[in-house]
Amino acid sequence: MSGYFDHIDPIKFEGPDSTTDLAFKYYDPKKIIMGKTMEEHLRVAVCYWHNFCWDGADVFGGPTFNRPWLAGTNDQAAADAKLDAAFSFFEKLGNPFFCFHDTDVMAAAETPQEHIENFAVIVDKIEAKMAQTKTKLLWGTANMFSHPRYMSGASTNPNPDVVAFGALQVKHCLEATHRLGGAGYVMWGGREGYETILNTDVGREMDQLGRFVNMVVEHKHKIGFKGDIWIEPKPHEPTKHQYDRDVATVYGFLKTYGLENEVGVNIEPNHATLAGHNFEHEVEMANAFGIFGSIDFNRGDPQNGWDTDQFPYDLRENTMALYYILRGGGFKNGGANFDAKVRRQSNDPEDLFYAHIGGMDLLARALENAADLIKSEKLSGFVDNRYKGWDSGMGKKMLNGKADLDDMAAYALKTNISPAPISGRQEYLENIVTYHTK
Ligand code: XUL
Ligand code: CO
Repeated sequence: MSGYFDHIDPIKFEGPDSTTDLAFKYYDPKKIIMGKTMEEHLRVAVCYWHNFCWDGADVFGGPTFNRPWLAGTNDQAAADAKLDAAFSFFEKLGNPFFCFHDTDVMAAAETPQEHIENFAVIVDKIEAKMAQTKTKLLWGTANMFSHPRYMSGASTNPNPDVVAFGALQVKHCLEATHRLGGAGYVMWGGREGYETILNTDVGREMDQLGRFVNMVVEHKHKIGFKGDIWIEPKPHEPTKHQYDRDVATVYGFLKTYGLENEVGVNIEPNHATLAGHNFEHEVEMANAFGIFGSIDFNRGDPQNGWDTDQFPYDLRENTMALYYILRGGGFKNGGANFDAKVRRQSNDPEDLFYAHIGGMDLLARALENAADLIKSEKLSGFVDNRYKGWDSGMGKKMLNGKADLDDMAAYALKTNISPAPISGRQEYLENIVTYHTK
């Protein structure tokens, strides 16, 4: 079944004038930008779930993709065939990283013992594939939202036995991520929220989540995992109210449970827009709190109010996001995972390549634009100048805690201040972004 992608040649960088459809026009892994290669900046990852586990079924209709390994039951042979297909895709695309959920990669399991055994079998095989293909692991995660046992929550479940099953999954997935050299470990709380307040004790559930994340951090240190732990914010879907609503909410949660120096965020643009934010807002909030980690690149649909998980294509949006990512110091352990899926009608193997080539070329252009914007200092110079009053005088004293409310009020009275409103120059600044979006 590894033959699924056999008719496709490895994808090469051919430059902007190339007329080859299945070739990179802008993603040139070795090109140096601001002292690092494009590959090192972007740390591109392909996700297992949307590409190799989804069969094209939606709530109204069945599979459209005809992926041979998804045709029967999810037994060990199917998991092996999926692994072959996935790694042959990675080799041809040339993405340096991949990401997975435990249940994406393993044969189906019901009991705790079966879960441990089936997962262990595939982790050995993943390790061998990684060595053979040189593909690295960006992050692993446990799927604690698909199985019916998690219907009423994973760590926030009213039943501690469900939480224990989740603990087993996380323990084994974190240990496997460590063994496979993963750069990070993600927790997305798809069921960590509620449908109706009438059956929910919110305070108790938050305490369960807080203790659970602390247990994950404790275990990370116990096993010596040096990667990062990231929470992935999302406001709703599948639950009506999700506790990890957005970056600011996650930071409040981390502070409350003493986790702000241990856990960061994995930001997804489609989750940002569902929360009523734009992409760069979430990036900059994470920078401001010092919790920026990784990105699940995708896009939503402005006319649809749900998580459509489409491949990104908006150059301006991604130029803005890359600008703030680079301004914050760029990716360290994190990277550019495409948490995106081809449309249900894009049912050929080629479509998976078109999707990723387009996404990677887009990020390459956005990266170059962002680097140019940084070099020009037009935006940063404007912002620095706008706040320069805080570098000295009463502004500085206030921030240092050397002036209190009385002091500030006395200063206002004594100097008889009458500050003139100064233009924020929004349109001028937007033009700068327009001129750098190419
Ligand atoms: C769901 C989502 C997940 C996480 C990993 O919206 O983004 O795929 O990225 O569980
Ligand atoms: Co995601």
